[in-house]
Amino acid sequence: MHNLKTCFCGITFPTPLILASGIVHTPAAFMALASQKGVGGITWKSISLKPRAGHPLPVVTPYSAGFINSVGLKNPGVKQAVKEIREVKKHIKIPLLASIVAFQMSEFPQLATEIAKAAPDLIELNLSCPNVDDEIGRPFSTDPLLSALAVQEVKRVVKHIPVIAKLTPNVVDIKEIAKAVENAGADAISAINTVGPGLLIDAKTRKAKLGNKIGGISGPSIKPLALRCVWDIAKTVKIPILGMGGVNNGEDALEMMMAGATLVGIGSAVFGKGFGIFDQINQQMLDLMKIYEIASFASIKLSIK
Ligand code: RRO
Repeated sequence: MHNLKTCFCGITFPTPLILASGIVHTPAAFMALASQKGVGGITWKSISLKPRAGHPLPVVTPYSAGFINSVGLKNPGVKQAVKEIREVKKHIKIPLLASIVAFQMSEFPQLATEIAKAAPDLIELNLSCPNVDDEIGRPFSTDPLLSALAVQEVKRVVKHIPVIAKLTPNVVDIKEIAKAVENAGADAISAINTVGPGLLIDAKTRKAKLGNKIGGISGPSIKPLALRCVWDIAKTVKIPILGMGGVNNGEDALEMMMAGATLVGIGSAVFGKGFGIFDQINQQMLDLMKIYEIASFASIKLSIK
């Protein structure tokens, strides 16, 4: 039996499968998920300095090749989130990643200082939300200088918690963004956030299917883009990668590792298949490793011929 334990930024994860940000929202649901077999770690819903009501319903809708969402960063604000994370951490045994998002560069130091008080195991800097362009402008990770500055602002105040920069795929050259955040001191990169935004229309009513009309695309349709982005990043930087985008089964997860990921994020698949998906994917990976004669996760990393 292969060992699923995976080391990332000096932290041991019981399995390489991490709940992606934005799938689970309530403390009760985080605790329920964290106790499920096979979950390697959990990522909190992105947290902003101030509470946000989010976008009008519906905020998520499925389509034939995945999902489209425009939650609009609904969250209770950093003060309340710190209380919730502290409480959840008392009850779980796996690493917790806190995701933070700023509307202006100047918010990062305060946001990072506050969130560090909850002592998350890692901090994921969400530089890539596709759904608030009307409020923030383009995501920071569409620009190498802004991406680097965001990382520096956080690293300036957070010294003992690894910082992961989460990148958007909606750029011409993700390699230059990856290099910029690595040079700025990021401890790891997560990629990719959702793609787009896209638009789904109900032809009968001629209404957009989302309350916000447009939203980020996720699920199986984005897997090829996610694999290519992770591969590009892995060839460019030395820091480890949390790879995600359309991972639905064990084969997808192994492909993500072959592209260069150390940890693999599971997002939309949880909507489709429930909390049991983590155990299923781990089992599928282990079965496939026997069939494909794969000795370890490390042995297939960045192994595309
Ligand atoms: O809340 C959202 O609408 C959202 C966020 Br913060 C994000 O990073 N990615 C996404 O698809 N939706």
